Amino acid sequence: MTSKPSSLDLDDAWAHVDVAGTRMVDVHMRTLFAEDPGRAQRFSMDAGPLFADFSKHRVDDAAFSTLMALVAAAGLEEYRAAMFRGEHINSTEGRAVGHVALRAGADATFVVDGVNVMPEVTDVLARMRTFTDAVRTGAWQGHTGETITDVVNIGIGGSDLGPLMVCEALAHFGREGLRAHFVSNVDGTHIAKTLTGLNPARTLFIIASKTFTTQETLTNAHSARRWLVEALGDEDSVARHFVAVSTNEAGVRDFGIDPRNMFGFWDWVGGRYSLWSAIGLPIACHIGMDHFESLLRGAREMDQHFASEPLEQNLPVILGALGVWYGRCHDARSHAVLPYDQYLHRLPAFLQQLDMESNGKRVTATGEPASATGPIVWGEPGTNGQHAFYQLLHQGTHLVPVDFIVPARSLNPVGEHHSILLANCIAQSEALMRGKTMGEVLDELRALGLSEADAAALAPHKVFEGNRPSTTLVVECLDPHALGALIALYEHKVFVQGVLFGINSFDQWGVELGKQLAKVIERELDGETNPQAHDASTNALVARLKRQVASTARVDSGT
Ligand code: G6Q
Repeated sequence: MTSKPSSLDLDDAWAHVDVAGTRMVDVHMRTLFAEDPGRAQRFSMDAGPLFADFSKHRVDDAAFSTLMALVAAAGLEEYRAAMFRGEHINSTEGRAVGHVALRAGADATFVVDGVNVMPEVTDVLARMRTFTDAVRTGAWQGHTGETITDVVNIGIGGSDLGPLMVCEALAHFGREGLRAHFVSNVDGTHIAKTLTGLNPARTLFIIASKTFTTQETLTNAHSARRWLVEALGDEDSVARHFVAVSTNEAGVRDFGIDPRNMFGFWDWVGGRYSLWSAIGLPIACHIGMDHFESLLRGAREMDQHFASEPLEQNLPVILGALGVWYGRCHDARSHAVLPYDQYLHRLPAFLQQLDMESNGKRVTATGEPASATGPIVWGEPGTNGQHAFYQLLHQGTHLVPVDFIVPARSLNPVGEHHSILLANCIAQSEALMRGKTMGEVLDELRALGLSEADAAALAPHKVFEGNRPSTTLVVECLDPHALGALIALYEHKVFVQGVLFGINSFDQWGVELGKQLAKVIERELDGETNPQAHDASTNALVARLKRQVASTARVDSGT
């Protein structure tokens, strides 16, 4: 792994950022805009199909320069090159990080452990095309000779959130008569509700699991198989109704899926970065392989931008550095993603995993305590959020940097809806930035005829201090190409922040402990006793739920 420049350089760079942060604490963006007519133009840019306005941030040119110097001192260019060279930058798992290879195009070369992986990547894409064309045209038939109308992806985490988010985001490009469903939760309600109303003879299951050992996915997959075999009355029906996406061929075979119906990927593709691989199979079934390849092309454009643009003109670098700035200098702990596009309603959930699983770490890549890590990511589509939590964004005591995402053109033009949507999006960024001063509020209240005393009493509640930062990302319309670039932008932003925090963004050991403990508790709920192993609260919860399950079982059996 490429080493960073000396820690002295980095310490100096942080010190300059801190000085700039202190200087900017009381500077209002109203003043920055008033004093600098070129600000909106200088702090905005096009990157592939995206336009980004990052002028509504609490930085001036000098502060921006300290952030770019920090990125350079942290060794971003070295780490970025190491990723694109296929080095093992995922140090704790000893793996390369190769999602950029998945969309690099057939002519590219991407070497992992001395082998150019591009022929394998291209081969899997070709197999995905053959298969999805067959499903979409009806050439692929179920066990009883019927065509497929419903594709059910069974997976969880990285094997669910990305494909689900993209299928929702690109539903406009979906093929009529072929529906995509996603089952992830081990809560039986999820699979039960999903399968209700589906015709087994016309349903195809994609079992998506990198490891093919994940408890939730295998539990759901076994239930799905039972449902199919009971309905069709033939074990052999599995062959025409189940395919797998995995790195674990033996596991897939043990489950009973023919490896010829398996689409492979590789350990150098992290789960939350895997929608570009065969994990994208439900996406390709839904929108077709041509659109899937447009998605890859959009991401490739952002990869090229990230790999080659100078730091101060590099969008993932800029957005990554700005996020770190607010955590470090303005005590911001969370980041809101607010898409003004209903199709993007699952984007915040997807980005929660991408960012928080990548950068929610307690130690640096070398095992030292990390001084800061990634923010809490959350959000909902606008305008719904405006009628819910925007109150806190505007007047709460937390500073929450915001991303607005909006398409210039609607894919569903209905009357004046889209101009209302656009106006609201732009107005929110303006309101967060400008706020409303005490003087402005008092003038308004006097104009309404309030007495001086009443106006003075009400005014503090109506003041907005403003100076709340936001980035606005605009696409022409939400098509596969634009979406690919948008997702890749966030992937690289997370990468940049991981480098600035000095952490390994590509492992996820934090999800292990709960899984281990659940195995023990599952045995206890099934009757084994092991009371010493837990604290009093956990013991009491296990005992209580056992009692309740037992009494429910007695009621159900009428005893
Ligand atoms: C993602 C994580 C995690 C993973 C799931 C599913 O980066 O590693 O969310 O995707 O735990 O794992 P499998 O694909 O192995 O079932």
